[in-house]
Amino acid sequence: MTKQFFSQSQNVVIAVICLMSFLVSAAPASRRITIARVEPLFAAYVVNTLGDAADINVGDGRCDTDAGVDGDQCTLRGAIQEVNVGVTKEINFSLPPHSIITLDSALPDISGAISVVGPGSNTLTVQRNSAGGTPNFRIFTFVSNVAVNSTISGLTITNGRVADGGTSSDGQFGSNGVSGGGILNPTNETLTLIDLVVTGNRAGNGGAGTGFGGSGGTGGGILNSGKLVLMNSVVTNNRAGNGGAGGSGANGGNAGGVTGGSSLIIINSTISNNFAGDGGNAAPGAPGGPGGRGGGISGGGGVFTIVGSTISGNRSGKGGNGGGFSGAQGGDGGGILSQGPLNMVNSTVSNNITGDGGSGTRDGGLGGYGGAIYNQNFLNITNCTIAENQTQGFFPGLGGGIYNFTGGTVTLKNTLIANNTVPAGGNGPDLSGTYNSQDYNLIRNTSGATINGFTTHNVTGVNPQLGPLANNGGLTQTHGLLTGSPALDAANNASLPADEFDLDNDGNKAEPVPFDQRGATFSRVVNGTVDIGAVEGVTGSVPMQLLLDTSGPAANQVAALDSLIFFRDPFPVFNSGNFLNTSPDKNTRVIVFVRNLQLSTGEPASSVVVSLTDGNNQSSDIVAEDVRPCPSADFAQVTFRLPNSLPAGTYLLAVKWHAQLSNSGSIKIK
Ligand SMILES: [Ca+2]
Ligand SMILES: [Ca+2]
Ligand SMILES: [Ca+2]
Ligand SMILES: [Ca+2]
Repeated sequence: MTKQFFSQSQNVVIAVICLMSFLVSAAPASRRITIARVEPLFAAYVVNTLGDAADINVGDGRCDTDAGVDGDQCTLRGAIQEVNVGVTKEINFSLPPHSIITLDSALPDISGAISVVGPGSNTLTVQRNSAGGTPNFRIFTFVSNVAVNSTISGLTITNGRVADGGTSSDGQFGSNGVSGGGILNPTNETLTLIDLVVTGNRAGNGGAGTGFGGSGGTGGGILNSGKLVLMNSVVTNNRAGNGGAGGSGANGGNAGGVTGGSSLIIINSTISNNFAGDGGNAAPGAPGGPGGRGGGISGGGGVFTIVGSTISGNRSGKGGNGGGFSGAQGGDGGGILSQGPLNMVNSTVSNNITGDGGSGTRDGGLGGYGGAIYNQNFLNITNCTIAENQTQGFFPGLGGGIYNFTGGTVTLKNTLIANNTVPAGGNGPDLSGTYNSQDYNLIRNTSGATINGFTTHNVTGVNPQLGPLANNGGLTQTHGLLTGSPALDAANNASLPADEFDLDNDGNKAEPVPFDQRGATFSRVVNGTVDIGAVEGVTGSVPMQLLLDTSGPAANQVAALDSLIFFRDPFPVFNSGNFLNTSPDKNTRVIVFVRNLQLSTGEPASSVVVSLTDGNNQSSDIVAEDVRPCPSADFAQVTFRLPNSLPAGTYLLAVKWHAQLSNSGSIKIK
């Protein structure tokens, strides 16, 4: 070995010891989410055929798409066609693991009650074909006003896309984009979604017009106008439509993720990384359109309940660029726009951001208000954590955490609000407006807020010692409390709400809620007194840190070993050729080192994933082959194999574990 690749020689010695102890471990099964199954009332149609063929004889009570082959070749399309006309209302699936049903055109609208029982969101996907020329359509559309209860479970639905607005014949007005990219649940319908992942769907953009642009469509993931229950589900990476450009630009669509309808109940679910639509740009002298509101969720005045859920990484829309002095206002409510009564319990709102103001000929527009939540009705928050949200804008939006509009009422109990920010010159980093404290809250920064009510046991002005948003157990990401957090045992047991949804399934809905946000096995009260915030006990971990080679010519090169060439090639590792990926070193094993990564007893190496991102921002996730602590060192060695199809080049490497993402560094593959 001619050169050290760590800045500390001790680390190299330890790494060699680790390498010598390297053993390949068997790849175990991945994590699964357990779902409640809906028992059929009648026999169910069983989808056993991929593809998108239609039923050959609708109404005969058989789902068969191929008359030339014995037996029933049943597609999802065929099953829905039969359900729509017959008495059997359940659809099951018998397909290989990790199947994808690709739709070439819209499925029939669902005209009555239906129960679609998928095998699991991690193993069956229904998608709109991503090939060019595929028409725009959403995945599931329910017919209006038939007042039925339907359930869809155990699926991922993706790439729904509804139509953009056009331009009128005289070009004067753009029409509105269509709403509801993935699912439409109309007025009077009740839809329950269990273990459903709704991802990568989008509503339509508004059309352009010389007079006025059309509005962007709302509900990038789900347009709910009726009653919607989301349980054990994920709504992520969906987009509402942008407003059309015009003489005056139009507003961007609200609700990147889901709209509220008359009722929205969210239990043990995640609404993350959704985007409301941006406002349309304007012609000279005219105003741009305001950004869409409610990056994750936007309510229209119905009743909301959020229990055991995380709203994170969502963004409301950017204001359109104005042809006048100032750009338009950014959308309010980076996470949630709350316009009806909202009860929130044991939940986390984190890392959401409001839309920036548009640019103008003189200065930028006003940023959206309420990084986490914009409230204009009754908002009751109990045992929640609202952290790391922010506003932005040339004229900064108020309320990095919550903005309470005049006349709204926000009641806070046992709740932790900290580390939210507004840009320089802004006001109310954690809270803006007037608040009704029901005591035992931790509010780090009270500037910009008027706090009335009971405040004796509130904790203010201190660092809450929060861990990063991470997988601390359960179905959703949370901010754990670090050792010494002032939130520990600092809340009030008597303020715990009733177990309205009977989370422990013991038939008792009157008892205090039994679990913290993470659900079963995570008791809400540990050490006799409930903690402030969504999570009980010391659970937070310090972030994973990928070790970098600081001796190299650049600062961010990964300290890595090739398990084969290690013994015969010189270091440092940034020399191209150390990670030769062709025969005889095909599937070369590479070892990297990560601090603050320690598998639990029995936890498989496959819970660790190495992510490689190429120069075109294309990522490959590679499940680790072996993970083990290095003796006497504070880091683990992670071994993975390069895919044999990986092109040569420089990649950014990062490690994922428990939904944590490490820092990244570069690595060269020859
Ligand atoms: Ca048939
Ligand atoms: Ca047949
Ligand atoms: Ca406690
Ligand atoms: Ca109970």
